[in-house]
Amino acid sequence: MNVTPKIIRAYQGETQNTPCAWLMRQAGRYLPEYRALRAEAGSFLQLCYTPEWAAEVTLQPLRRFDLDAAILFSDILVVPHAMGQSLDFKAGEGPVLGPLDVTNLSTSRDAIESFTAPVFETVKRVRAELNPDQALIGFCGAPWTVACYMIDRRGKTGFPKARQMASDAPDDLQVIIDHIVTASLHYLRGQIDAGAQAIQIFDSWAAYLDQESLMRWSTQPIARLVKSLKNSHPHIPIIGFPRGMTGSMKEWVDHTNVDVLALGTDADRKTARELDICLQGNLSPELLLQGGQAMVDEARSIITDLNHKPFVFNLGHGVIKETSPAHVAELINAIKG
Ligand code: 1CP
Repeated sequence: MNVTPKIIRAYQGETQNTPCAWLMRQAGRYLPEYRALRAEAGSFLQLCYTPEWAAEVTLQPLRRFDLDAAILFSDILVVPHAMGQSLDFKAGEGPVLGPLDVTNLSTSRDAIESFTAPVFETVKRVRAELNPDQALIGFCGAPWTVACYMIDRRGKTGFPKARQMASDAPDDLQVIIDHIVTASLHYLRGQIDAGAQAIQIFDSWAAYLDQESLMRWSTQPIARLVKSLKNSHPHIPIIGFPRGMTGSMKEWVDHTNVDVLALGTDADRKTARELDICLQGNLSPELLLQGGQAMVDEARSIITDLNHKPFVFNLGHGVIKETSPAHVAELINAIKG
């Protein structure tokens, strides 16, 4: 029997009494069972590219908590890796990418699909394990955010080289962005064909763009991705997450044509709720870390502000790794109770 999961109906525009919920980074280092499997796998990439393990990690949070969706366990940097830029995750240092040779990036469907085949296999395995009412969300990084890592080759740096290229060598940046759009499209279509029922596009570093550059480097490339995906897979909801974006949310939503706007922790809920779109978000991960009454009160106030229209509860950014799983249980009970 084909059931449309409740969360997908919210993404398609249904207003619901009790909001659906999932959490960014719901699979990961705050869970002891993740840390155990991560240790067995040896490396983070080995975990991502071994379907049996990646599927298990994807499902771990759903075994503990009453969540409405699983998010595929993978990483946004799989796309540059598939294009041929070398990638390593160093302990305590995060991602380290190899030199970027733009003339040698592979973006053909064959190249991307054969490299990311284990990820598609993970999607199939997870889909087979979920209940019909639990959705599986696939994802990729937004072209600008992925370009930040490809150009600066490390995380948490502030991405000075990418930002400089955006202002001083926009034609060079455009070539890189175009490659990322092409590769991401193959990657997302593969995820959907394998069973992903919604897609989230993470523009984690949108905050580094001012209003004018936001249009060129965030809005337009995402609009191209959305348009192509809507051509091939018109019924798959697309969630946009322009974290920390400055400038008009309405303009970003209208131009990208995403179905859902995911709000970062700092996004203004009063402005967002005037938009004619499903919203997702936006509890501070710091409050989840803290737990207790302050967290529950803020979760309730988010629901009061946003749940009179299509809405899905989430955090404004990922679960912090020191978070107690008991706080996650407390949060989900407060939302669903
Ligand atoms: O050592 C470990 O176990 C690795 C930690 C880790 C995890 C659990 C990384 C490395 N990636 C992930 C999984 C991941 N990453 C998921 C799937 C699971 C889930 O959400 O439950 C997703 C959706 C991502 C997406 C991702 N990766 C983003 C976008 C979201 C965000 O956080 O803003 C970004 C920016 C990355 C890059 C990345 N990968 C890993 C790290 C530590 C980072 C950040 C590097 C930096 O600080 O810039």
